[in-house]
Amino acid sequence: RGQRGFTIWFTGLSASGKSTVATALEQHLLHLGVAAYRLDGDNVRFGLNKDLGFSEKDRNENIRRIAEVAKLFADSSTVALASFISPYRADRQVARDLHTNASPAGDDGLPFIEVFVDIPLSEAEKRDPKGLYKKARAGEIKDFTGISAPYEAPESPEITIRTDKLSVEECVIKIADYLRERDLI
Ligand code: GGZ
Repeated sequence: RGQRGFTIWFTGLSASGKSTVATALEQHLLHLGVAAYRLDGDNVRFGLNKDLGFSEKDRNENIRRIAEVAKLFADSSTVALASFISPYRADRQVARDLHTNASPAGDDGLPFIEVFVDIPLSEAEKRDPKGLYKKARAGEIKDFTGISAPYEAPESPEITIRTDKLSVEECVIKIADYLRERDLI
């Protein structure tokens, strides 16, 4: 593997399993001796982005900042694992372009791998580990993704995983196989 890292960007509904798979993949990479770091709501929305909420504008800015941070990790040869709903296609494109476009200085871009964590809304709602869907249905949380705010599914993600059909281990293997094929690990 070359000097530089890359970013794996998980997108999907709340309760789709993004963070669970990202955590398992992080462990897998660390066991292989590949430095990896996970970015998710728990370590970003309470710190760097604590000034942001869930309006469309705030989500745009949330994703923009996270993409910049992920790129810094990737640039430092660490694999950045970003798991955010990132519901807007345009925002994910911004994150991708930021990585893949060559810099004015002539550096090649960094690989950006979009993983669509695809489960039916009904399944996410059935899981509802934090009771958020229930609250959103009751109108207690506004702008809730899938209920009262949009989720724009990726049209051509590098990888799609169905966490309602595959085990966490099977999802990790699918992603690791892809990374190996591309000579990234
Ligand atoms: C969606 C919300 C909302 C609203 C709070 N809509 O399942 P969780 O709890 O742990 O993950 C969700 C998290 C989403 O934050 P992101 O930074 O990933 O969102 S985005 O990429 O769209 O900026 C959920 C919780 O925050 N949460 N209110 N209204 N999810």
